[in-house]
Amino acid sequence: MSDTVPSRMRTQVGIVGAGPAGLMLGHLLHLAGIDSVIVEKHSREHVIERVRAGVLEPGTVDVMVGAGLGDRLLREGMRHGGIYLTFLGQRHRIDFEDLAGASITVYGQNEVVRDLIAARYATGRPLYFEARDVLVTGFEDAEPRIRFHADEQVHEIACGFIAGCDGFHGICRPSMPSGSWRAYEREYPFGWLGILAEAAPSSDELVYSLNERGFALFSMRSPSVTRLYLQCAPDESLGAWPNDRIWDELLTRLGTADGWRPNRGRILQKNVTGMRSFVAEPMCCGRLFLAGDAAHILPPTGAKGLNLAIADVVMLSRALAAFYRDRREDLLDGYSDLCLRRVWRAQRFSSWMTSMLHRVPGGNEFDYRRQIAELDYLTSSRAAMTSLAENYVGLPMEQY
Ligand code: FAS
Ligand code: PHB
Repeated sequence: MSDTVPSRMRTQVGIVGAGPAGLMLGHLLHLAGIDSVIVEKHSREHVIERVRAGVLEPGTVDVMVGAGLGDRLLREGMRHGGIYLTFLGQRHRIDFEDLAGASITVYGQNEVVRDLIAARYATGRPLYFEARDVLVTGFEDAEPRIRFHADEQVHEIACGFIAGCDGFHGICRPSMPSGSWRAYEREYPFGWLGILAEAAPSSDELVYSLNERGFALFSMRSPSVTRLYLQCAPDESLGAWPNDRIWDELLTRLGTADGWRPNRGRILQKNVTGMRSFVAEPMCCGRLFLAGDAAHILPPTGAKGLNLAIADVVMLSRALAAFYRDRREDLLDGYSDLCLRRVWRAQRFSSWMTSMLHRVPGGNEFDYRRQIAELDYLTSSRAAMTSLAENYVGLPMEQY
């Protein structure tokens, strides 16, 4: 970065990353009258078009609606009162409304991000896209600074605090001194091949399937777009998966004896994602606070990632508001522990769902029969179904 004189600015909270965590934090701080600057390395188009999450817990919907961001979500989001679990060619419904008194909403993460960016522009507060060479310094000695290159200019922001919302591969977590935090992690010996297809959803709710050939998931994005996933090798090459082979495999793994199967359609997008569980503890260092995927990653089987990111920034915005309103530091001090309790619960649920519904490569028939017995027990015990339902719809937001 050239040594040209940087343009200097000052803000209360410098936010690195314009994913759901960073953008929602910026908005909640705005509603609390707290200033922030958001710095994002990719372009606006890239951030919006990135296909990721699709399931919102009721708690996340309440936060969006409560923050005045619910219009399109309530209009276009699809409310689901349950999910299906399929094994041995039979579909079994888990009724969330009956078992946990709540429903989930299917609304694409990119739509959430689109709504949040529009809201950010409406506040007139700064949001820098295509920021390069982002550096965070000074957060251990109360002089946090973010330095970056954008619009042919070096910028330096003096901040009261820095929020690291830059995802798993971001720079904020690695900027924390190695001895100040530790990682808990687990890699899974499989990944997901995900597709977006121009096909009307043939089921009104999601279908999770354990098939002897592996896991598959039927989800959706709209009345004309379906989202599907199948278990593959973590480093699977897309070249080995022509569209016909993808559809044949999905129909084999998802089709049920009662004749149900997903509708085929033109594949709009396909990608392979690896699967890991990761937690960084603590989620802060001095005046740098991590939120979302920057601090924790879960396998997407439990549909928790986006919802946890939102829960983190609800906690962080309340703690920052208490600091700037009443100079209270106790909520900031308690932020990491409070979030980690929720994070570990979601880790437990997501890894349980993942091990129950995926075939372990090289695993033997005994494992498969045990998984089938687990699903058989789960779908015939109200207590077991209730536990799944309450974890899937999500635990209530912690109250400070
Ligand atoms: P994000 O990764 O979304 O955002 C971080 C931002 O920081 C990015 O925009 C990035 O460009 C930016 N950034 C990175 N480095 C930077 C730097 N050096 N400087 C500036 N900016 C930088 N979760 C669910 O809840 N439900 C699901 O159904 C679900 N499905 C998923 C399916 C897939 C295939 C995947 C991969 C994930 C899925 N997830 C799901 C999890 C996912 O949604 C994440 O949890 C969510 O994106 C987390 O949001 P953020 O923490 O904001 O991180
Ligand atoms: C999705 O719709 O993308 C989706 C749904 C449920 C999951 C993961 C992904 O568990």
